[in-house]
Amino acid sequence: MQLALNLAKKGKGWTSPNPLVGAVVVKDGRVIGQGYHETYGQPHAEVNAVASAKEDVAGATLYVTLEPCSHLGRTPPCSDLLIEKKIQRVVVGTFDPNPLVAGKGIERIRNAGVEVDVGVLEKECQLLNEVFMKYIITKEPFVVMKTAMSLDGKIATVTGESQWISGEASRQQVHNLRHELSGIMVGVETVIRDDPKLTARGPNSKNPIRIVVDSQLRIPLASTVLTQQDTAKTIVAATERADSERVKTLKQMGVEVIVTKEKSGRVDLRELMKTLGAMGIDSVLLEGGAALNFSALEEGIVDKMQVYIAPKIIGGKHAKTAVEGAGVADLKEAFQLNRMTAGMVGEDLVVEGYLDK
Ligand code: AOF
Ligand code: ZN
Repeated sequence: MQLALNLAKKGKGWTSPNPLVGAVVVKDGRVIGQGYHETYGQPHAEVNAVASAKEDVAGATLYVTLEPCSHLGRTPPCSDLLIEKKIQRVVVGTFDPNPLVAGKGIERIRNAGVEVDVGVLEKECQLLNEVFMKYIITKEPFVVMKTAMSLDGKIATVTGESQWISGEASRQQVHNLRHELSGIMVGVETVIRDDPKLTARGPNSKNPIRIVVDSQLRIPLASTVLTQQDTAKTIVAATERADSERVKTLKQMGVEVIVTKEKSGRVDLRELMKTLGAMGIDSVLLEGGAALNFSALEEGIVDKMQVYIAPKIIGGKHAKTAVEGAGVADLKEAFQLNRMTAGMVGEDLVVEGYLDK
């Protein structure tokens, strides 16, 4: 199962909005086949694993990180393939919450007399597909709020200098995350101040769809995210009160403009998440700024936080911090993180946690 998990990870960034799945065929104590779901719309992991075997898979055990499917989708049901190939035993990492599958895959193979065990490295298998597990049920993207700060909690100096607080290794890790997730979202202030590219600059990487939250359409028309759209698509989200001429201009530049109702004078982030989900965007990396971060937490759209903490002290009463906005008045209203973990990336500390709802 660990090998199947490692195989599944190779699909990171390419399978969205479908899951990452790996499978291994074992016979007489030897691995005789292995495969993973490589790209969206391409064969499922089980199909690739069975097809890679150079000998008959009859009587073998198949280890798969996610319950085999039971539906006729872009490909025929994998459960039928396993039955037809006379696989003797199937070891499943975790249940598939997809309503089209949801236990029916396991039931189908069990009813055909195949031995089935479920729940091997279950937590790891669920974590691997945390995006899929949310999106398939809610049809709203899994949102990761990422921020990089000094040990004293600053994301820039008093003069606004922020490049770079975190180290090279952390920045590389963020580029991998940009590749793995479908969208990247920032507030318009970040675009005005930094003119970022918001692309994934790692080896073999795919660019996320760029989403700029810009209630009044203040985005400068010369911004890189508007002028360089050949490598990555850009969406601008505004409110109904935004100037319709400006909407027209942006559309003429090839930008997709999403208009939401107004929520406290700003873009309604919950409505925006629903619209992005309906467009097939299963995950969003929220990269600030501080005002948007607070709104996102307040609106309850954040699923996970990832904070890089650099071994630097910046200081300054007016130096920016990661989450600003109005803030909460009482500690009992503070946003609570769960399942916290901490690790090191180069010289930086990386802390992750979940905002369970
Ligand atoms: C995958 N790859 O290896 C497995 C999947 O869109 P379809 O027809 O390819 O079906 C996608 C569903 O199949 C997906 O939501 C999940 O429930 C199930 N299993 N999907 O893309 C795989 N095993
Ligand atoms: Zn399948």
